[in-house]
Amino acid sequence: MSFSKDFLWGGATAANQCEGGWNEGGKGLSTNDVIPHGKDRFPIIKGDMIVSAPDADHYYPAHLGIDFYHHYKEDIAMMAEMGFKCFRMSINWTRIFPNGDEEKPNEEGIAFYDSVFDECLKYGIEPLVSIVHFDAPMHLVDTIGSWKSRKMIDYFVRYATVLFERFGHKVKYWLTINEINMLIALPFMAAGIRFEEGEDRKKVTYQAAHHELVASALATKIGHELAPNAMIGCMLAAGNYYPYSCRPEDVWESICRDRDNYFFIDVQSRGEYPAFALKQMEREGIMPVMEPGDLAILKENTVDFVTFSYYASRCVSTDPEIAGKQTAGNIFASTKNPYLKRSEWGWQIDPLGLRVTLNTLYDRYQKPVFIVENGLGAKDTIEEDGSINDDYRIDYLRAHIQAMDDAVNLDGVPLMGYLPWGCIDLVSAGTGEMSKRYGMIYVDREDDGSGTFERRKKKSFDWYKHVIETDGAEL
Ligand code: BGP
Repeated sequence: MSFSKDFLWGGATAANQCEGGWNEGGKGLSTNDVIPHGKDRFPIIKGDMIVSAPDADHYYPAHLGIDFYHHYKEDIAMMAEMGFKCFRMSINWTRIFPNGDEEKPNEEGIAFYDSVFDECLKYGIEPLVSIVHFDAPMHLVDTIGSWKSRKMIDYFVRYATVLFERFGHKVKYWLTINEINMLIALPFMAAGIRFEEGEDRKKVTYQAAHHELVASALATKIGHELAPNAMIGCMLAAGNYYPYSCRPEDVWESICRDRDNYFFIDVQSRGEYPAFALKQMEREGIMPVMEPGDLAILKENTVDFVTFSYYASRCVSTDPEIAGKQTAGNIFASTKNPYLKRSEWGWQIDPLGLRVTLNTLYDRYQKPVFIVENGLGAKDTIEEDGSINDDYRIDYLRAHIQAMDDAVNLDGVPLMGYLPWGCIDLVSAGTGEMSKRYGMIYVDREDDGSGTFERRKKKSFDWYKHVIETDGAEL
């Protein structure tokens, strides 16, 4: 079996992890510019440790990233060589509005992305753009508390409007907010939220979620008006929760955990808060303050497609002894699933879980779905002859493509495309490491910031090229 000719094969990146050029081109200070590598990273990205500016005691991997800012032509040429039909990237908010509250955009920032998009289109590569991917202007964090404040909606809308006005004729596929459910686990990295002492975290988080949801709906509305051919999507950090056992309590817990995540895209895709969320927010006294008209905005401006990242399924048990045996995952840790192998970082490897996720999301929303992240973070070794034989990565990708083939050809899921994460090595969001590599293209850059930025093809480069050439028929 294989995929249709218009299937969007490609790869995914994000500005916060690859772009660099942090103080070039008139760019302002962004949340990811103050997130260091090392022991303080986690407290900072969770919003527990308050920082406002980089300091001399830390190393900040996002400052230079993989220097996509100066290498994009070479990088896009390599992606074109692999046969990419689509390239996912994000725009750095502070390259367009350095402080976030200016009236007019920074033309140097606009020119940069114009050039990146032209480079993609030159090779027939459709850009898929995340308006926000783990990024917010630090000036807005410091002055209004980022998404805690309703004012953030106006700034986001102004930013999104400029993007649709200036790039709407070049970019067809848009996502409003990357992994919107990460707000729960990583409030600062995902949404620029830092907690003050005594603040009711849950209340603040769900208020911020409401602001993001209204902002996302307004951006969808404006995108539809300004770029009528554009398709605008939402984005979920996905991976179903499996009950550890068939004990009814485990089954119920798995449903509740999934709902914590679906909550956001239920609103974006169906246009209303699901009943379980309203009941829960009421019960817990965390119902967000809403303005008249908000519910209509959500209802009238739903997304055109549902995108998601998938790295692993998750597992949950209500038995404390079993639940105590946790393993790492995409930020949300999971009970160890005894049937699955794990990556070097502890993430469980479950290709069938991708088929499960594809089916669940399509059953739930009845909208086209798009895999905009998937992949294996692993350490690579350069052999003496300069080759990088990343068979483990090929095995992972092959098994996941097979699972999505089943979802499409056996289950009838309308899947728009497949964009493996970090098609070119980039900084890990969770750990800040470079050594956690996902790419088919290797980048000479190490965890301590050393390296030349030289690009090099891995074995998976030619393998993926062949997959695309044969529309997935030969894996
Ligand atoms: C997702 C993010 C990405 C990416 C990926 C892999 O949550 O959207 O930005 O980084 O996970 O995670 P990590 O980089 O922690 O390995």
